[in-house]
Amino acid sequence: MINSKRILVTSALPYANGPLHIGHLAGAYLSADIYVRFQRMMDKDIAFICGSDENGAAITIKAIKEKTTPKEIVDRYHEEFKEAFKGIGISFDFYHRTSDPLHHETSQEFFRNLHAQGKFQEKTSEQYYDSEAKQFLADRYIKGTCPKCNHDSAYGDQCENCGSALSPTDLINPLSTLTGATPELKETTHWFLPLNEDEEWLKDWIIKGKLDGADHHDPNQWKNHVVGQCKSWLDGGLHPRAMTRDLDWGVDVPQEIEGSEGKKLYVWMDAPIGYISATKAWAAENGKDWKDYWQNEDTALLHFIGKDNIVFHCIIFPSILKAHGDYILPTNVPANQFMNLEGDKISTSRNWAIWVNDYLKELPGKEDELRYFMIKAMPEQKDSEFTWSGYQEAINNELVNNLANYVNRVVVLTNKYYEGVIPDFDENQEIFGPVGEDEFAFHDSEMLRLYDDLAEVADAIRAYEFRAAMNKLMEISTKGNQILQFNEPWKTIKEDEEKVKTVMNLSLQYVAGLACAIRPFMPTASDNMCKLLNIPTVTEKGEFVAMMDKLAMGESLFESGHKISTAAHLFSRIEDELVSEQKAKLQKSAPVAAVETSNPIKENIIFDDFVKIDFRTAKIVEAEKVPKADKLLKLKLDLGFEQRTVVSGIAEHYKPEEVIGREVTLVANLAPRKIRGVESQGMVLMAENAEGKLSFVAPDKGWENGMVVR
Ligand code: B3M
Ligand code: ZN
Repeated sequence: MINSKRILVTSALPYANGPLHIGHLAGAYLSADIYVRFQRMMDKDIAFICGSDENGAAITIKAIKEKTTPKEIVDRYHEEFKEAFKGIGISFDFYHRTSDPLHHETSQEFFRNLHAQGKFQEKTSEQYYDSEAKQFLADRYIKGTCPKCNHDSAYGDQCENCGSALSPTDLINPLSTLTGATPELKETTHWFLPLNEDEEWLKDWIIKGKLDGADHHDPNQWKNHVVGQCKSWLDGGLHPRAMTRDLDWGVDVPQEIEGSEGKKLYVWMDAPIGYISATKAWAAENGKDWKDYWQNEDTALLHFIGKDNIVFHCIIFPSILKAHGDYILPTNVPANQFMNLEGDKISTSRNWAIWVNDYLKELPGKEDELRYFMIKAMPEQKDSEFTWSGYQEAINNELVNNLANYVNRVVVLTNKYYEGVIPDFDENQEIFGPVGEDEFAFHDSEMLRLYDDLAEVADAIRAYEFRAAMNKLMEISTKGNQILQFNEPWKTIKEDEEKVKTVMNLSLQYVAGLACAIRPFMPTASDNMCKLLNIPTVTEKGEFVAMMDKLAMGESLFESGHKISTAAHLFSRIEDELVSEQKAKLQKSAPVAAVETSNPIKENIIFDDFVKIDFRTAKIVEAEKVPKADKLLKLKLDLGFEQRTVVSGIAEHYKPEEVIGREVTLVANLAPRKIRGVESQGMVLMAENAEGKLSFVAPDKGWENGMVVR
């Protein structure tokens, strides 16, 4: 648990090159928003910072595609982001942008500082160059097969499939994304951060949770998948990483530095510094000192991100901060995994997504419904899935039938029996608790139960377990419903007025507790519940603490004699038509997806092209795993007249012992290439089904080896 005086929360800066979709929300924004709203309600000194990521190749490539300027692109998406975040209720204290001059200054100061301290290595190396586009190819300008997972469209700096950070020269079969050309190598000079020198302290800090022998973060609270990803990185060994690029858009390398001409900061150097720039802008507007949030050990820094950003936030940015000195390191990086959509990966390019701004337009007033289902399906520990029918079921069964129904009953009955005035009650009156007739209870014992349950909600939020926290809240609503159900005020109102008063007073306390505690998850529902109860809406200034203090002292959350409002429905049912409309929209707007998944037949080739490929029958005689490569097997193939080594990406489908003795088809004249240091002399043919399962394409059993296939 975080005990520091201050907390600074950041959410990943979204690239301003495409609209915001639910996958973004599920990764870095909703979780942070719940956490921050809750901590404000705990009266914590906390700032929530974000902004648009407007530099780097992600932006310029989009501009090239749309035949417009990078500036037009970033301006457009910056505005769209602000609208989307506001609409869905992400309550940033400051939303900045990395094209702002303040950010350029801040990140240049970092570069200058590291340069002056001699932290960079200046290196001239060969880098990929597209001679058609007359441009060096880094990051998103270059694509190829990931050497770690074999994903066929990994970028030059990162594979989005397995999260590995890459260098363009790691890619197998690299291609320019500008022209499709195979790039050539050409010399250029850049400044590198020798991350290899940071391995030791990074290991201590991330894996043992210790920095210079002192506890710096609570290692038990770092998610397993986050530590796991860092560990595999560190185990693989770190390499110096270039912090500059040959680009014409982004933050200039400070011009007084020799050789700075035409060089920009690497976007993954400047973007995280964007958190600092944003904090500066926020502090200036709010009479705060930004240094308190970045340079004071009594501040906990939390980065909320999606799993594809782990390495940048846990390894590269901390190394930059440490190299500068003066700065604190993150206390935690509670990354989420990915959310899929209706059985497929969310993809901007294939238009397989639910766009936040579309949702807000098409389902106005249903922000909390989206938040609810997204939290329920939040990919906290593993990938999860959004389906429209899952959404419908959760809203109808849980929000409508449980929560809204409960609140409605309490408000209706209070109006019916007491004209809306909260009744006083006899403390010694026995009632049934949520377990029913087996358990007698009193008003105060049930208030203590409410306290305990709310404390569990709070603990779960502090542990970044937002799904569990919200489930617990819904359990409180279920218990409230059960208390009504077992005591049946509608039956006993005639014969036992005292008991009904106790039950109704308690029920109103439950609703008041829920109205407050639900705020971080569903802010609008919280407002609406407060209105029903005719109490001030939650302003997120210490209300959770105040509530828990009252409950701990055995005090009521509000007094008898207070008059509530009349009933109104909190949530309404999601009808089948809406679900089928949205599903149909998804299918229709993603024509590419359908084509891609059904693998259309490729363009015709002539017979002469076909006979160029030399297919041969062969037999696997040896097989072993390639060290540090989860997907690769090293195979020895017998062709009768010779034996060959082939590296094949089948290790997730077959164990080495399963493939020894298998007869296969080999592309025998594929130019040899080095994969993970092993020269692969050919390719074994495999068939792949829709789920990505693999099967050998083989001759009949017992067929001779080395025979021609045509
Ligand atoms: N813009 C990547 C992304 O949007 C990147 C995050 C920057 S956080 C400093 O996933
Ligand atoms: Zn990969």
